[in-house]
Amino acid sequence: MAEHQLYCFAQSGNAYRAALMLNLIGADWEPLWVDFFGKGEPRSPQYRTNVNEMGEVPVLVHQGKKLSQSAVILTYLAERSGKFRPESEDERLEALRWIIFDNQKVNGFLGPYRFLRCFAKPPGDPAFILGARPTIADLSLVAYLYYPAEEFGFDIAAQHKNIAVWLDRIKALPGWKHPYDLMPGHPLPG
Ligand SMILES: N[C@@H](CCC(=O)N[C@@H](CS)C(=O)NCC(=O)O)C(=O)O
Repeated sequence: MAEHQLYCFAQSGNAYRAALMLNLIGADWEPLWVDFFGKGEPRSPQYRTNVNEMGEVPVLVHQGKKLSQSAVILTYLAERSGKFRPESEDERLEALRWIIFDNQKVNGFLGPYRFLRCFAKPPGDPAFILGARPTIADLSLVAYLYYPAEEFGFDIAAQHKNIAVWLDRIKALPGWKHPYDLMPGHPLPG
C-alpha cells in the first residue's frame, strides 16, 4: 500500500490540486477512485461516516490522518515536504489569501458551472427544494436567478427547463415580485 491515499476521480479539479501536488513533490501515493457520477458516492452515509462527513472529494489519507478540503491538503503536504511552501509569514498569508479567493470565486464557480453544463442529469422533479411546499431553501436559491440573462451572458432558465418551471412556481406565490421592482435602486443612474 502506498504511503498516501487520495480519494479522487478524474473529472474533479478540486481533487486534481491534491493529486498534482502529490506527484510534483514525488510522494508515494495512490488514487482511491470515488464513484461520483454513477452512485453519487460522496453523499452516501457510508462515505460521510468512513471518509468525509462533508461528503466531498478530495480526501487525503496519511499516517492515520484523513484530511479534506484541498486547501488543507495542499498546506499539509507543503509543510510536510517543504516543497511549494510559502516561507515567511507574509508569504503564508498571501498564499492563503489567493487560495481562499480561488476556492470561493475562481474554481469555486468554474467547477459547478462545468458540472451543470456537462455532467448533471435533469432531475425531472416537479417539487420545491425540500418537497411539496416552498421553504427558505427556495428563497435562498432564487437569489440571483430572476435577474436578466443579459447580465450573466447566459440564460439559466432557457438552458435548464426544470429550473425554469421551478422559478415559475416561486413566481406564482402571492407577494412575489422581481428584485428590480421589490427594492429601490434600479435602474442605476446613468
Ligand atoms: N472546497 C472543496 C470543494 C470540494 C468539492 O466540491 N468536491 C466535489 C467534487 S469536485 C464533491 O466532492 N462534491 C460532492 C457532491 O456534490 O456530492 C475542496 O477544495 O476540496
